[in-house]
Amino acid sequence: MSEAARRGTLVSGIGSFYTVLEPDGTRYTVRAKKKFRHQGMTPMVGDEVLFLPGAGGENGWLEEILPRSSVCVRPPVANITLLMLVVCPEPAPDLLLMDRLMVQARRQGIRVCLVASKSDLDPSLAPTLREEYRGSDTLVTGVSSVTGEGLDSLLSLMHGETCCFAGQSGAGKSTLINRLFGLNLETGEISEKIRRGKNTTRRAELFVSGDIRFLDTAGFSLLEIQEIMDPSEVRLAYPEFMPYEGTCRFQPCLHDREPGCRVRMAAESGEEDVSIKRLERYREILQEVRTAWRERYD
Ligand SMILES: Nc1nc2c(ncn2[C@@H]2O[C@H](COP(=O)(O)OP(=O)(O)OP(=O)(O)O)[C@@H](O)[C@H]2O)c(=O)[nH]1
Ligand SMILES: [Mg+2]
Ligand SMILES: [Zn+2]
Repeated sequence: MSEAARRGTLVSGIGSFYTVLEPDGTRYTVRAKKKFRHQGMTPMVGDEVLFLPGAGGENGWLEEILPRSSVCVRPPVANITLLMLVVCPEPAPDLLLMDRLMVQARRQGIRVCLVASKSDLDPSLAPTLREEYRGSDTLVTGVSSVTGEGLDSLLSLMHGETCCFAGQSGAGKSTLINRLFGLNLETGEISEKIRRGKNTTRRAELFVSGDIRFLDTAGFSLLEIQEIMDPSEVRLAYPEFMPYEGTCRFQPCLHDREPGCRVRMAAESGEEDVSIKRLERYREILQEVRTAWRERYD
């Protein structure tokens, strides 16, 4: 007699074993059926799934992966609604990398929050970023896991969301999560990480706390994979360009180096909601996307 499949959330995975969490908090270990491999589908942390729990202490089976609202390749996680990009004063944030991630996120309808951590070391980072990302729809919030500054407002953004914490190794992601949710994730000194050449956080696991779902991820050092996309779509990921859409001299205008570009004029004036540095980084990203687009059939 076949049992009815049950619904749960895939919260972690090691090799071909996955942990599924039911809404009542029960956890099951399941294995993915071969059909997933044949379909080229890899179960991801964050997936909503149908599964059969194993009988008598046996492992169960993953039966079905339900449609995903979003997919992140790196970190590999599904159904994220809010991407928490954690940056800190030292080392200085790599904003080109942040902007690339924002483009990818926005294309999937994922909201982005720039979390300026370690505000106890430098309280000016959050205001600087707020200025830099004005008009971009990016939330910017300053926090300190040492003084507790900004933790309440960060938490209030997280209600009802599935949040993924990402950012450079040593930015303070795990420390922040521990402080917010009373967990005990491994954290580490930056010097120690450099010596070992390793991130403290290695494996992604989704946690649930009330109506908040969140996951910590290992810091990235190499995140260069650029999704293949039409170059003319990159600008759509920049809400601060939107007020100027259709007003440039040439149509369509990619706001690159075209003469009479209103976005560039706005950025150069320094008085509008378009940061010149962000426009410059946009051009760099546009260039990368163009190259990838040209080589897409190679
Ligand atoms: N002063 C100060 N130090 C902090 C703060 N948050 C974290 N740190 C320190 O920063 C270092 C790195 O913190 P982690 O939480 O391990 O960083 P991570 O982003 O999880 O790093 P990976 O797991 O390697 O990606 C540790 O030594 C922490 O004690 C903060 O708010 N203020
Ligand atoms: Mg960590
Ligand atoms: Zn333009």
